[in-house]
Amino acid sequence: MDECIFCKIANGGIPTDFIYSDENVVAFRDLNPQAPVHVLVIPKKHYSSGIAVDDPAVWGNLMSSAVKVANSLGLEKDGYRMVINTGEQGGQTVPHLHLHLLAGRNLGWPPG
Ligand code: DGP
Repeated sequence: MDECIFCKIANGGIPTDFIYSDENVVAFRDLNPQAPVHVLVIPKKHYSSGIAVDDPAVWGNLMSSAVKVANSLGLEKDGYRMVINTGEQGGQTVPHLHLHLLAGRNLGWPPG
């Protein structure tokens, strides 16, 4: 996945400050934040979207890492939202599975 921007971020090809990193996952600030806190949590392994995930452990690692990041940022006090845009109608623009962690303001519902 030489061309994938999130693969490049995950493997260090694009210098990025990681908020969290372990053997399976990295987390970093979104380039275009939609809330005061906007973190992306991604698997290091390339999956074009959640549809491509073939191992339930990927979901476990992604979600548990996102909760760790939320707790490390103190977000459990006021709450937060996790979003995984999937495919065209889901609003996905980067074809590497990623979880958005959003917080720091009242988030509207339903989403646009
Ligand atoms: P989505 O629309 O769900 O595919 O979200 C993709 C997000 O990725 C979007 O909020 C902007 C962010 N993004 C795109 N390119 C980069 C990048 O090079 N660095 C960072 N930190 N974020 C990026």
